[in-house]
Amino acid sequence: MISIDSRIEDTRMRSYLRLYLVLGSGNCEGDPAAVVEDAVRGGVTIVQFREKGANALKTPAKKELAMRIQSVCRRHGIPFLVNDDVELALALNADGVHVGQNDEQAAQVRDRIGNKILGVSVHSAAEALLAEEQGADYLGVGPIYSTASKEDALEPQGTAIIQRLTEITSLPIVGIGGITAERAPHVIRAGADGIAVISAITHAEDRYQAAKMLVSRITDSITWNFA
Ligand code: TZP
Ligand code: ICP
Ligand code: MG
Repeated sequence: MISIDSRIEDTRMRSYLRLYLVLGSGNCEGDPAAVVEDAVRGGVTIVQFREKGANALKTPAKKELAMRIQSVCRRHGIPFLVNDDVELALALNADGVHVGQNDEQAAQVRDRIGNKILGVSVHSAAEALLAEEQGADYLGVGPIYSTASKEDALEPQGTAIIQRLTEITSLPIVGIGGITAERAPHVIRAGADGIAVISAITHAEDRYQAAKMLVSRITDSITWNFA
């Protein structure tokens, strides 16, 4: 597990955001914990358990799956976050929580989770500044491209929103929504610290290779930024 006795520092947070896997049972053909295992071996640096949709598991099955995914993350020494469900995150002693604009207020989540990692989805400068004020450790920004993985997704914003947000906040940023290996460099070059994906890994024929390819595209783009 990740040991955090004070709020996570900026550079460590940025390095965890490099390749962010978001998933739940609805995104996977087989066992999501096996998907996580392949993906983490391929280079995924942080995992969010996001159990949503019509057929979403309910606790106890939800909790059991979360625990199995968490144990894969622990074994590999990467953070395990829970989407929306602060209760579950606290019960499992997860490394953090990710919330959106329609979930519990970020400030209240911060109060409940102490120094655990807090990620907030934002779509505008105003939302980003508010999230920062309320104690977010990083921002999830998207959808950047159109996505089939989120039912209530807003209009894709393109990479311009990432560049705009880097100008007004110093928080670490991860782009999300329709990101593929081909598109990853554009997201990184716009200023994101990393990319978050569901289908680019969960729907890949070879999840290990898909993660490896994403890492290599991300690493190449970061090098170019400083070349
Ligand atoms: N939030 C914004 S887009 C998205 C979420 C959870 C889904 C991303 O999934 P994919 O398959 O990588 O487009
Ligand atoms: N960003 C991230 C990292 N996760 C999400 N679930 C989201 C935006 C909507
Ligand atoms: Mg949410």
